[in-house]
Amino acid sequence: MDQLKRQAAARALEEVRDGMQLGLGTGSTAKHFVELLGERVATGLKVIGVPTSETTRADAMRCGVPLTTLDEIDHLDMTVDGADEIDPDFNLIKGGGGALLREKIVAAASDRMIVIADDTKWVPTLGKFPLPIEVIPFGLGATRRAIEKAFAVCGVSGQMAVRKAKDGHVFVTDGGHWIVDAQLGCIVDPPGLATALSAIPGVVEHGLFIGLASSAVLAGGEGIRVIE
Ligand code: ABF
Repeated sequence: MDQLKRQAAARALEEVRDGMQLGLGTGSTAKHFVELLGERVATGLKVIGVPTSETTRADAMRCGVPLTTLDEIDHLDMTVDGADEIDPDFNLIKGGGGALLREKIVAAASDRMIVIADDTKWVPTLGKFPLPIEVIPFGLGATRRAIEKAFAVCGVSGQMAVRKAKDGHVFVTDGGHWIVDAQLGCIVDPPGLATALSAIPGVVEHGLFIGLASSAVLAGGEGIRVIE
């Protein structure tokens, strides 16, 4: 599986040109991209990156990829990031790694977003993977009730749980927020649900990425598939 992820990352690297400003994703697949990019930088490729998490910032620095921020540059040419699920309309579920807020800010600031993944992430309908929703801890009970109402309006339902870290404490995002994971099974209308969740005050962001990805590089047993 790790070899497949690296192959997808290597294919996305072929899209990188000298001088590009790049969004650098988070997760095990995106980590391969950062490592391979670092190898190219070491042999003279000139790029600059904006990391989507503190983990990716550390990886990029270790690999020698020069970094900047969205305050210092006015746009990104391309973002390369992983996903938890991708549907045929390029709607995504992201946030399994907990970096969805910065990932979405960076993707939205990019001219293009390439998703890199093993082909098990390609699904006919989103929702088997629990949908991450980043929330403000204050008033969480009210926020959860509002989320349940949004689910009902959008024809979905399912258990929600506040994400825990490996040490058993509540998982805290890079932005200092919590994540609620919702087991929905099948999301019939991802754009409608995305709009409904975005309207809830205690929701900082959610893991539905709608209209952001423009292509997917999927690696499977039969090789690499690029879907545009
Ligand atoms: C990030 O990493 C996330 O949005 C997604 O949750 C996850 C995918 O991880 P991996 O590449 O390790 O499967 O891109």
